[in-house]
Amino acid sequence: MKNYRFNHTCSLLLCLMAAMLLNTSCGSKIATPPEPYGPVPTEAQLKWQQMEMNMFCHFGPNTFTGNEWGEGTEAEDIFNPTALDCGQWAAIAKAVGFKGIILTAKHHDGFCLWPNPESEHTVAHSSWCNGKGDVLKELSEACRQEELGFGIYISPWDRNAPTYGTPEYNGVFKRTLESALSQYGEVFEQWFDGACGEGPNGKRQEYDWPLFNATVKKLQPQALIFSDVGPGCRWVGNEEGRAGLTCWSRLNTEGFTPGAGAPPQDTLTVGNPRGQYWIPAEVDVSIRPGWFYRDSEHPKSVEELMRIYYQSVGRNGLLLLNVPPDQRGLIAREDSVRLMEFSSALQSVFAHDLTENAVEIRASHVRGEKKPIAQNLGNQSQKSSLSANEQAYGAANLLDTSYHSYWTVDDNVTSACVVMSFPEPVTFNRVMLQEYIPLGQRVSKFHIEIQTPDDELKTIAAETTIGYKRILMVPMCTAKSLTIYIDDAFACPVLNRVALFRDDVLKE
Ligand code: FUL
Repeated sequence: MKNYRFNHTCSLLLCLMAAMLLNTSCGSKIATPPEPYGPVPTEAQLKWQQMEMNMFCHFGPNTFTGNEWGEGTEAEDIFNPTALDCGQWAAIAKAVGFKGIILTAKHHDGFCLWPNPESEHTVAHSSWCNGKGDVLKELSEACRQEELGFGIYISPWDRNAPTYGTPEYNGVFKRTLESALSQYGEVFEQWFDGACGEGPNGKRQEYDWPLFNATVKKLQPQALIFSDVGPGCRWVGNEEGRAGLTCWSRLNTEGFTPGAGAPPQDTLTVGNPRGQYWIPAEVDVSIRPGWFYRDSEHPKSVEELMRIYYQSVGRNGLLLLNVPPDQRGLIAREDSVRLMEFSSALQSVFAHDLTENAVEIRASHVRGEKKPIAQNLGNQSQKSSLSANEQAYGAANLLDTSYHSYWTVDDNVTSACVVMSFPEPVTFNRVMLQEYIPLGQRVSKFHIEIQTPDDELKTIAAETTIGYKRILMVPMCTAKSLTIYIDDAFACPVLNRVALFRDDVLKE
């Protein structure tokens, strides 16, 4: 079956190339692909979404004081990791399957983990490494070494900066950004915390967001800017590791700002179905109860981590899992062991796609074709007789792993279904669907039905959005066939993947 899929992809490509040259292939004219619907991801946003899981590291004076929010008055010498090794963080991240790391370069206490010339509250003023230490340098190098993305969290709220609460501070913060973003190579994400509390003089700051965003854009044009309202990606509206059951990657941001001026939290969780901008959800959550390391706290269980995975990556979000280094500057053994268990659990579920056992896939509609199409998945002779449309837009494209091949239908069709059948019934409890988001997010209602070995028809899920990836946790079931009904969509549905898995770790 694996070979077939590879061959299928190759023959699809050859057929498409021939069709482009001759405008006919395998005997029929090929329909043009669907136009994008609504806002679509930029190349950087697509690449970011495909990262799926990144690691967050909260590290700074709070690691040593046990505070969640530092006062800004902590002595610089408090920051004194005894065995800092960012290579260890990066190696763990890589082994688990994270694609990038984002570090709190400056939290609300204002302490900078790099020698920021705009501040006297930095590593350069601490006795750690005789004032010569630089965590951003070490981590950016470690990320490059492991081929991981490197991202920076910088809090505009600063409880130490003497100018905080005055117009001057916006310039200080701009130059702080310039310092962090210009010395350490490529940054894939700039994380802006919207929190805006009081500074040392008791005043709050009016943040100049256009200035901050423009500074990032200028120095790191490919970096996604995270905030409550994007523009690159948005806060999911909670810190529990949960995107909405309905989750649109679109958001209206007109009249809103990060922080207190943000849309209501449940709007951030769900998005806006017809939102003006493509601003996908990032789900930030900590492996421990707090954001910073504390000896008295412990990491979440594998089951909790799996649930978080399904509620984030499985609901069209990107998971940003915080793993706080300890006072040595290392990820604690307890956390790394838990992460490896999490990674093996993911492997055990997702290494084996049970649609491999399907022998036939039928679609009620295929773009450019007038009748329902059945594609026999094992039969080589049938493949050569497929029309160009069947090859380019047929439902068999849902089963290959090529990101850019998809099943789609004519423009006026917004409800359609695909059925796959299995010679031997398959047992599964997870259904994964992916929409081809380079053409926008379209599906607004769908359900899934199975045919049991006793020929009973059972609806196992009825949901709304799909987006980049949707993983449905369905009760363990055994099926002879499975039908995906797209019940409604804003424009003709375009799906690039369906897969079935069995999770024996989290049996819910
Ligand atoms: C919040 C902060 O106040 C927390 O300390 C933490 O950094 C979290 C990721 O964002 O807004």
